Amino acid sequence: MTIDRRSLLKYAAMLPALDALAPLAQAAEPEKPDLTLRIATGLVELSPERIVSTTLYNGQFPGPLIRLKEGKRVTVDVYNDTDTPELVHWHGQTIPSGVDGASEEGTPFIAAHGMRRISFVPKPAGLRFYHTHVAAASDLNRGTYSGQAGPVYIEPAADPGAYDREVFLVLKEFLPSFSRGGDMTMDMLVGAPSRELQEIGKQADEKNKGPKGYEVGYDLFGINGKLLGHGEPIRVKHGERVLFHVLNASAGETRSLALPGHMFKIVALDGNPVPTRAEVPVLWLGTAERISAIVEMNRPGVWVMGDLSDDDRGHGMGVVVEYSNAKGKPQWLKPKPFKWDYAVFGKPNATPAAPDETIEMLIVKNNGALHGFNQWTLNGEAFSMATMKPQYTVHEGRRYRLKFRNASDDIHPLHLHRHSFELVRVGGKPTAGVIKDVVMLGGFQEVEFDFVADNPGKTLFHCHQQLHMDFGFMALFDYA
Ligand SMILES: [Cu+2]
Repeated sequence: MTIDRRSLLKYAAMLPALDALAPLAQAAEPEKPDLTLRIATGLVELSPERIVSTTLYNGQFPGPLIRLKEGKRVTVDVYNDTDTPELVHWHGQTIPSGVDGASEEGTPFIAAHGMRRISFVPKPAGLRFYHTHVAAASDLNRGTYSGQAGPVYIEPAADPGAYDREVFLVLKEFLPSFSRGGDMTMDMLVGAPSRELQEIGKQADEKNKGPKGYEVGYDLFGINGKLLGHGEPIRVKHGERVLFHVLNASAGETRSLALPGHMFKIVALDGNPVPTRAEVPVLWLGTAERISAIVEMNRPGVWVMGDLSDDDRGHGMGVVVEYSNAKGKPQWLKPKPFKWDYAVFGKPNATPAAPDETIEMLIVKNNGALHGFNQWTLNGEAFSMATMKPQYTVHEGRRYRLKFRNASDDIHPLHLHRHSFELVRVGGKPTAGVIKDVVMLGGFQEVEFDFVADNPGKTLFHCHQQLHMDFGFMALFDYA
């Protein structure tokens, strides 16, 4: 016999010790979920002439904006209407391994044409997101190459406000294809390449000569699923302060964003408030990074807010910002060269707490070593999807410093699941106070961050470029 809430109440009414049963009644699963996500193939109308078919959440791109309350438990029913198993990862949240959405951590797959109910307590507050976490390997219809991404905003207990309204922007490419070698901008991060790392990279290249490994390029680009010039412009008023929540939902691209004649005052990185609200002319976001920034609308006109790359902007990566009463063709002005430096948002003259332990990882690319795909190794080891063996054991309560050394020319957006980390050295400089869950590591550079082991369970670390994580660039942590 199963007891549902109604029969439980009926039986409870017959018993004198009603209080004893009250906790049981509270623990009963709610009949209806707070949210329903449905994974299915659908169409994205980037423009009337450009309609692409891909896998979506609830038939739309981006997936619906999910607003949650920090600390208030939420129940989500996820239906998978596709022919392959799926996973929904709740990126940037401090939640248990069983619901985080990575099979490497032990989250169960949602079977093809199946359903799974999950429940978790959202935290921390700020801009998070949800996306698929399946491996795509050579299938460009799967994983984050598809349209499975949407923003999550976790409302904080106390919101300081100081803006007039919020605008969510989800940056994403469509129609991926393989090529040999890419044209990605690589020189926007502060810091200089290390000779020693260049030498290690050169030695690796000598072992794997031949054509360059496959890279992924895209035909179409858009913000909130619309090519630049299509969809509604962002309509603003002179003097208005707009809080932009920007999410790079790419499968592997680094994105930039500028609004000519305007500055971005950064209030949060990856959803976490920054100690110094510095103003910058350009945003740079590695794959899966988020930036929350306030723009004071003080230069009336009709503007293109877009990517610095003429090619990507020309293929749709931008959105029109239109002041009330302004007329004419949207204007684009190329901003002056600007280097991205996470440290400007940190605590000045502060030193982070000393770590209990330091773990070093050397990142090496084996050019074209896997049937033409690059293989990625961490300390000489490519992650095995077959064994999914944890490489590192951490102890609850300890502070760990991870030091990454990149012996490749690629930028790697490094991501740690289920924990936030504090940047402690970036671009060759010490820093403190910048809390993130993804950080870009420049070509032949180093980065260091600390995390406190405060959320027991298997924890995945990986490069957020789908093409890198699927071909070795992962490591698994477990708690002792
Ligand atoms: Cu990478």
